[in-house]
Amino acid sequence: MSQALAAIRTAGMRDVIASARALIFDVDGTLAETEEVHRRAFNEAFAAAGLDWFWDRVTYGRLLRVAGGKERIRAFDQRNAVPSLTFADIADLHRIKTGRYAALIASGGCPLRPGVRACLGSARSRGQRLAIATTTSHGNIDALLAVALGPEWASLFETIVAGDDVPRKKPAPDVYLEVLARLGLGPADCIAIEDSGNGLMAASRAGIPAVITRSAYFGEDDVTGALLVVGDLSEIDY
Ligand code: XBP
Ligand code: MG
Repeated sequence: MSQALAAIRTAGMRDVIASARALIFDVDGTLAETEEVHRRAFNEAFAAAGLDWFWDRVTYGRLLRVAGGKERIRAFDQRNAVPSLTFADIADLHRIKTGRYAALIASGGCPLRPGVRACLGSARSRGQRLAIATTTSHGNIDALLAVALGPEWASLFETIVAGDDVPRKKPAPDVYLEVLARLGLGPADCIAIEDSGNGLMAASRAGIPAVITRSAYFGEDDVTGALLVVGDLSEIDY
């Protein structure tokens, strides 16, 4: 697509996004580039548990195709012929990781991606309803947004559905279907804002059109079918 045509398409999509009754945001990679903080938290948890595991960027990039931190740990453990961790071990390890993630975010923060704050503000000023649909946990969402948006951050979002609130994580549509049910809206009334192929698949399976903002770990994902693909939300004039 030529640059001129892409610019026209992006400008045209602005009105489509602005006319949606609700915007549903993914968290990791979409609101903020959090995955490097997650990766560091995983590695600190492995060290604290006495495991000689270390996930470098390439390994973590591959593991990110598995949605959910506990599922990711299990997938890595199962690369061995005889997995070494029980479900309880994995739950304990993930609790350590989540504690480290909160501490890392509290000490260093993780800024919102370009255009996110403006998009949230413009949507609110237009009376659009806002929601979150994510694979991560409520604790991680609060850790991130309490720093990035302040202690009253939750008042911005009408509903927040996290990974453990539903039976199946992305790319299953469960989190998006639960958001629609809680909002009492149909999929065509909403627009999802995502960063990954799994996230696009989850929204699409719920029938919700999705805008993709390319993120560091998912820049090469196949996002065919997205309503719009941009580098970040600052490319869409609100
Ligand atoms: C991203 C994920 C999460 C995070 C890690 O969620 O897949 O698993 O990588 O968080 P989304 P947890 O893009 O849907 O926001 O360790 O809490 O799973
Ligand atoms: Mg994401």
